[in-house]
Amino acid sequence: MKALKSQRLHIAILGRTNVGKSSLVNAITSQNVSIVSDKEGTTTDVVEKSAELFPIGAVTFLDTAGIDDKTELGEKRLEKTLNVINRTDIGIIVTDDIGFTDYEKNIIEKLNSLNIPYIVVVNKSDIKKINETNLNIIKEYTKNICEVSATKTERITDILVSEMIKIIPDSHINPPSIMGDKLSKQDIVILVTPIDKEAPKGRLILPQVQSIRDILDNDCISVITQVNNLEYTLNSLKTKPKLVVTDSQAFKEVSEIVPKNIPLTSFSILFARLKGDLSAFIKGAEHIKNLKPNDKILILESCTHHAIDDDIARVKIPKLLEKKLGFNLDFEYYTGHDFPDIKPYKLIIHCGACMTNRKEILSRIMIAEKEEKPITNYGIVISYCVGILNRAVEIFQ
Ligand SMILES: Nc1nc2c(ncn2[C@@H]2O[C@H](COP(=O)(O)OP(=O)(O)OP(=O)(O)O)[C@@H](O)[C@H]2O)c(=O)[nH]1
Ligand SMILES: [Mg+2]
Repeated sequence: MKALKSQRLHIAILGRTNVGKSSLVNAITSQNVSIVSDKEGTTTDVVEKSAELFPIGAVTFLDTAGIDDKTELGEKRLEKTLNVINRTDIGIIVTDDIGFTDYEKNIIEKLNSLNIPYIVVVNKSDIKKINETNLNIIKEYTKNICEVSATKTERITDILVSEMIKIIPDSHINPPSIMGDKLSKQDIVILVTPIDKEAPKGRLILPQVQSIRDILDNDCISVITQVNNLEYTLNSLKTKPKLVVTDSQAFKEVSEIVPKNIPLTSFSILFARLKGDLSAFIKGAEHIKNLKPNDKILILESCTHHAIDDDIARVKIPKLLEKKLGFNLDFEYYTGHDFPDIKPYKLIIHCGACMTNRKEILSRIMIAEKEEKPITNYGIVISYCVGILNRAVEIFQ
């Protein structure tokens, strides 16, 4: 699907002549990219390159002409480059071991005046690394710096994307609909919500409420029931439901009740998609089968939570995984918005992220990808362990 131009994230590549701006765009767009096109801006000296960057989506690189002379032509070009910034969502300032000159500082002033976030790429690290002094000057402006070689660095796209994700405005990371994109007007959706002793008093939990709202927003009908009444509910309906969504804890039981020709998924899978990247999480879960006894597993929780999540992370998931694999694993927990050192871990399992935004999760997925560490989430692991992952994600594939 082709994104509208206005929906694409516009990334301006800025910097002095010869620092490697065009090489960098070429390196990024030749990796992990499905669509690449060239368009020469005849009057602007700007080359536009469109690409599809995982997990950001559709982007357009605005490769500007570098300037490093103070001639009249240089002034004119500077003006054009500064004009490009007016249609920029994020900036990539490319430099080399020289670091920042007045040119970069000028550009940053313009970016700041428009509240446009930026990262700094110190290029050509294969020939000459930047010294401490020059690097420290850059650090006074931003902490989003990567040192690379456009021609030599492997996985350069992952490196840059993980840095970009940190600064991309939230509004540009469009979450998919909870399930609305899979529904048509007047479809019936059954929500199975166990009311057990762990359920909060007098209300439903947020993902359940949000799902009901999503169903109503899409002009569909939600039928809410508990497991014990599910069969009766299914038999009472004249119209076949479009989808059944259940709490993951009851997935196994529910999957035996819901006929195979009715799609079934779980709230956690809906929210793994909404708050992360379903395909990355599924890919992560595929690594479970490669785990060895006593492998370190990192469980990431993005907030302090109520007892029910605690029970999932500390009891339910370890028990399910160890039972599935037939040996013990070494679980460690981390709560917070920053990211621990993930090197020691063989698998990262993220919480449902009910209190976090999608950007944070995507950023964590990118960091994990960069370090080649599989990452998945609670709902996906539970579905995998009880053997229903395939059925639970079918509707989204
Ligand atoms: N060794 C090395 N050479 C590089 C690297 N990146 C770019 N180059 C070389 O540097 C030269 C300039 O690269 P470009 O990508 O054209 O630089 P640019 O910033 O787009 O230059 P202008 O468009 O003229 O402003 C070319 O010869 C590239 O091959 C790098 O990481 N390492
Ligand atoms: Mg160029």
